[in-house]
Parts: sequence; C-alpha cells; structure tokens
Amino acid sequence: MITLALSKGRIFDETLPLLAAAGIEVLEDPEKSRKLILPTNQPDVRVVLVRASDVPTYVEYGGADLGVTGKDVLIEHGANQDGSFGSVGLYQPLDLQIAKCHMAVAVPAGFDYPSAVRQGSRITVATKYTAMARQFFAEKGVHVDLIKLYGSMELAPLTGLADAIVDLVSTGKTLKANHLLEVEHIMDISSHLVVNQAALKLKTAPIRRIIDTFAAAITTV
Ligand code: PRT
Ligand code: MG
Repeated sequence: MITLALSKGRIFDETLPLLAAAGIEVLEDPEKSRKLILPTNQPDVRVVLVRASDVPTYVEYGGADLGVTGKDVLIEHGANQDGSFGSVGLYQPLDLQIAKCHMAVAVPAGFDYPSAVRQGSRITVATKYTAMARQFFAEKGVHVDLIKLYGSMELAPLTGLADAIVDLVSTGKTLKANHLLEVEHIMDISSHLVVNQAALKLKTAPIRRIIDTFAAAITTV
C-alpha cells in the first residue's frame, strides 16, 4: 500500500491533475465526504487528509509514504531554504509548481517601515511563520520581536498588536481589504512532493513511478 498525505483545499485540488497523470483517480470528494482516508482507483494507493502543517510530520514518521505541502510549511518544519533537511528523514525530490504564492512583509499605511529599518528600531512582527521571519530579519540585520499567531495575521497591525506581519500573499486582495501594504517580498512559495526515506527504500518501484510521472506532468507556467 502507498499512502499519500494531502490537505483539503488548494493542495488537494491542484494535486489531482498530477495524480491523474499517474493514472490515479481519488474516488471520493473530500468536500463532500467526512472520510479521512480516501480510496483511489488503484487498490494499492490511498490518500489521507491531514492539516497542511501536519503533512511533513505524517511523512517523516511514516504515517504516509509521500505528501504534498507548501515550502512555507517545510521551512517551518525545519527544512533549509535550499530544500535540504539535515537530519529529518524526509526526501524532497520535486517542486510541483502548484499552490503558488509568496511570503511577504506587510505594514499598515501609517507605519514607516523603511525609516524604522534605517533607524535600527525594534519592530514587532506578528506571524505564523516564525522560522522564516526570524531568518529573514536576522539576515537583514533588523531587530524584531516576533509574536506567534495561528491565523488572521492581518488583524494584528490593525489592533496595535504588531507593527508588521509576515504572511503569504497570492492575489494581494486580503492585504488590500485590510489596508496593508507589502514592503518586502521574502521568497516565492510553491508546493513540493516529500517522501519518507525509509519508504522509498522499501517500496522503490511504485514510489519512483509516482515521482517520475509527477515530474513529467509539472507545468512551469
Ligand atoms: O487553512 P488552514 O489553517 O487549515 O491551513 P493552511 O493555511 O496551512 O492550509 P491552506 O490549504 O490554506 O494552504 C496550504 C498551502 O497553500 C500553504 O501552505 C501555502 O503553501 C499555499 N498557499 C498558496 C496559500 C496561499 N496561496 C494563500 N493565499 N496559503 C495561504 N494563503 C492565504 C494567506 O495566508 C492569506 O491569508 O490567503 C490569504 C492571502 O490570499 P490573497 O489571494 O488575498 O493574497
Ligand atoms: Mg489557510
């Protein structure tokens, strides 16, 4: 049995065409079913639905053989920015070029970010992505106090909780609706295939076949 961990929503939706290229069709719609284990048309392949941030954990500990997850999630899980993992038992063979967005710093219109940076002021930054934010500001030599949040980061500067946020941006509509301006583009983000290293050794042929068909099906537009 090959188990693939996906999260509901954009990652599931955008992985479907890649699965189709590998001849794998998920037999139930996660938006309609309450099942967390979804069968496919291939009796030896199944999909498990987990929170996006839990995908690396499932794959690392062998609850799933493979998974698809954002580079943001991987970096927070301990991946290096070049994609390597150090001691973590995850192999990251492919950037699938799906669920694309970018990580950004945003501030309310009234906060003069460039002069805060120039003057070496301490900046309070609210984010779910503390690893990435810490590294970004450290490399820039900016002193920050990080406040960890689990969602609705946009609210933090509007309520005085923080001067700035670090969050994902795709269309920019969320920032605009909350009167926030992007002041730094930290990095482009897309979703990656991750593989359990032990599973790759034990089930080489079926896992290799999935990696190779995914690789051939990636669209870089
Ligand atoms: O939502 P939940 O808390 O369950 O988990 P999650 O947010 O980790 O999962 P999900 O499915 O929302 O996101 C999964 C992955 O999709 C992320 O890890 C990213 O790699 C990727 N992705 C791509 C995005 C976006 N685009 C995106 N726009 N993830 C989140 N957003 C959010 C962003 O945080 C912000 O709140 O959408 C809002 C901004 O969107 P725009 O279009 O208004 O700019
Ligand atoms: Mg989300």
